[in-house]
Amino acid sequence: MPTIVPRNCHLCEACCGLELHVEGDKILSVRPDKQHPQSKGYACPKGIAIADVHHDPDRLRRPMRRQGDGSFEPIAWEEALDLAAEGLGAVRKRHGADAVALYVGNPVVHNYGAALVRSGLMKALGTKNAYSAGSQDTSPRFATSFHLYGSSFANPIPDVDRTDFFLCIGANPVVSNGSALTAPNMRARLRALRERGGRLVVVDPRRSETAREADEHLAILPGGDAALLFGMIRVLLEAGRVDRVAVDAVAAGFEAFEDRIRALDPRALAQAAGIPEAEIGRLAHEFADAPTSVAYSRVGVCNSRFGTLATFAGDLLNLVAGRLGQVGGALFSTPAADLCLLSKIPGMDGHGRFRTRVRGLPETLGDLPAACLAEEMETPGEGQVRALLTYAGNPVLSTPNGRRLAQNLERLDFMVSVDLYVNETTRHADLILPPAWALAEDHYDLVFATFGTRNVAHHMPPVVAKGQGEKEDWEILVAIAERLGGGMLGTPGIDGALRLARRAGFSVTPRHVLDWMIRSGPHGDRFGLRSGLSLAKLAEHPRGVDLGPLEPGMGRVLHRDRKAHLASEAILGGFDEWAQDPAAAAPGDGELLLIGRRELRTNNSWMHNVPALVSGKPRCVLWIHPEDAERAGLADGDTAILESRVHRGAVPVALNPDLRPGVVSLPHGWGHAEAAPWMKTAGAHAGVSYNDWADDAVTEAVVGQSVLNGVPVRLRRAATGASEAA
Ligand SMILES: Nc1nc2c(c(=O)[nH]1)N[C@H]1C(S)=C(S)[C@@H](COP(=O)(O)OP(=O)(O)OC[C@H]3O[C@@H](n4cnc5c(=O)[nH]c(N)nc54)[C@H](O)[C@@H]3O)O[C@H]1N2
Ligand SMILES: Nc1nc2c(c(=O)[nH]1)N[C@H]1C(S)=C(S)[C@@H](COP(=O)(O)OP(=O)(O)OC[C@H]3O[C@@H](n4cnc5c(=O)[nH]c(N)nc54)[C@H](O)[C@@H]3O)O[C@H]1N2
Ligand code: SF4
Ligand SMILES: [Mo]
Repeated sequence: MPTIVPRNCHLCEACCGLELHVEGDKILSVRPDKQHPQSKGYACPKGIAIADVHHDPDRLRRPMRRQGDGSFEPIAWEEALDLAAEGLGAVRKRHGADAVALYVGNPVVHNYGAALVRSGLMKALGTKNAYSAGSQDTSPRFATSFHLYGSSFANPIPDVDRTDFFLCIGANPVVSNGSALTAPNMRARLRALRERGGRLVVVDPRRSETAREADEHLAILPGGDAALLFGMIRVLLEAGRVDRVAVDAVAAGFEAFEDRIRALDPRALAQAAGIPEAEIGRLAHEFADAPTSVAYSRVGVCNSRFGTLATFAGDLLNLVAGRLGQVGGALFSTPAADLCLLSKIPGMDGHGRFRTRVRGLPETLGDLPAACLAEEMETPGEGQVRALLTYAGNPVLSTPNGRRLAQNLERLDFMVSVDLYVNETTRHADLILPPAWALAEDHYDLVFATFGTRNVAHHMPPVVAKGQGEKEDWEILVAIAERLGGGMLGTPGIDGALRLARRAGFSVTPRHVLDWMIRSGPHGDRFGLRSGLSLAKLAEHPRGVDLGPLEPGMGRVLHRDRKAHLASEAILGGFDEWAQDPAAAAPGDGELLLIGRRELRTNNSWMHNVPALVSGKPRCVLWIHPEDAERAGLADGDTAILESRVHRGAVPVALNPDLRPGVVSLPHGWGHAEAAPWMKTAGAHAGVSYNDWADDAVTEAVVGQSVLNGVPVRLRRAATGASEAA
């Protein structure tokens, strides 16, 4: 008889409950968990396919070493770890610590063990060349929160289940299932909002799946969000509708913006947003008139030309309308394990403390912009990157001008990847070290419990046992760190004590750190001093503990005066630069603007090896408005030549009237031809990589974010089909 094991899905931020039917080391089937308190029986096709990744015959089970001919051969773990540390150590010894770079990908935020030992690895490497998916995702959000609220993790969460007016900007939660917003089954939540008489307005250059659920869709010009949002704030200022009591109560430094915003020209803002002035005015009044309302923006905005400023403007709109810290507005969580407190450890959190060597772009939360990685490898001089460690990342497909990066990976002195597959990035590595993977590791949603619309805590044991000799993600990272002279957490005293404890026969793992965080956290048992949570307590609740709705107030604001600080130099600088030319992101003559999209059966670049997730019609297709297609002489199903500053290549096109004219859309995460020998299913559904066209030379001003939306492109019909591509 199979055992039924409840488990939170770790594939995206929704954290849905799954029921896995397990017999021995086999997962026989996966179903949505009807008893899960948050997802209540909802799960998407990726979650249902989670066992197909676990049992994927192409998933690596043993360390692999690259051979002279580019093929890979398995080697033993100890040898592999020694070689990894030797390879990195040798480059460090010869060229200095900055010659070794680290790139950490998205799945780290779904693996608490790896997330907790990352600082140890960083300390051991001692390099400033740390890169991550953040500069293609969250850096604008982190930097905004850092300056405004005093912690990168103090994330204002839209109170979707209680709001009367949800302004959703550059996010498609019906498909993505939410980001920096953990609330499974967003479609049902948005329908419930409308059923209770609330209003949903979606701002997106495409009439997205979320826009289809909405009362209103505003087809903004890509990159126009700062213009729209500051335009709305300007209208409220002019109309005397700014909630001064709320602003004074929770914020400092509003004066710095007041005159600046009043001085903006409303016609120029309307032009930059591609939305008529009257509509901006009406939207502003509707937002302020609603009993409760909240503005929420995500990846579509973060990865655009003025992403940080627009993210900040969304928070400012919530603030001036009196919605920050209010039920039905934007609230802060009180998670059991509190990342905001962790970010207060000296040196952990920040923005702009150091910069890249070549272009001088700033770090955010310790990571430099990945758009700089290729040039840091190419440009000679002290600190030139010559070795790379990747953890759970696929930057060849996920960062701008991925082809240039791939060429540079091939020239490195040494590269090691901790990953599940030989893919477009890891195929360049000398060594690949595969973890046992999530379902053979215990699980706690360390990051996403911080972003939840309710305070919840789940700790879930491994679903299946590790295979013989397999290692967990954190074990691999700690093994490398220790061989390089570092330790688990990167704090010498604690790491030394942990090593001694281990020698005395005690096993010390990130679980102990997590337990400590929970017990000393806001809901913790204070080590027995009061009743509260600990890992032992959570073990009594296989489907987790609900700690109640988010509380009103500015609970997570960590500045000493407990106020949001508006007037940081970084944001004001960004504002002044933007205000000189709010329409800088607009297309030139004959140009179209390329934007991305996600789709329910994809997860960035790495789940295309699951047959159930790639079956059916090819989905890596360029969508184009019929008017633009006619102008370019293109018909549905044609192949077009798409050209940007950095790349020209062939793409199949499909006509789609849901786009704003002048905007074309392609999903990211495809382009698997090079990985075909090792990922057979993905290789057979290769598609093309969006980021071949994205330009690494253009970055956003405040954090150096990659500009992945609103990429200027030109398009024409392929004269001789695909063979014409460069
Ligand atoms: N054009 C464009 N580009 C984008 C985006 C976009 O919207 N448009 N979105 C950006 C965003 S938001 C993100 S988050 C990034 C993602 O970009 P990345 O983080 O660079 O890459 P992923 O595609 O998430 O691939 C994850 C990698 O981790 C491996 N992996 C999966 N699970 C595990 C695990 O548990 N342990 C280990 N060790 N490895 C694992 C996979 O095999 C794969 O190689 O892409 C960004 N790139
Ligand atoms: N199915 C699926 N789910 C996922 C993922 C996945 O790959 N597939 N990835 C996960 C990850 S890592 C993340 S970070 C989240 C991201 O989740 P979301 O933040 O919801 O991101 P997207 O789904 O890319 O939606 C972004 C929207 O912004 C629009 N857009 C593009 N440019 C602009 C612009 O300039 N202004 C405005 N206003 N809108 C613009 C796009 O048309 C798109 O509809 O999704 C997560 N969930
Ligand atoms: S929505 Fe996200 S968390 Fe839920 S089942 Fe799908 S991939 Fe998993
Ligand atoms: Mo992401």
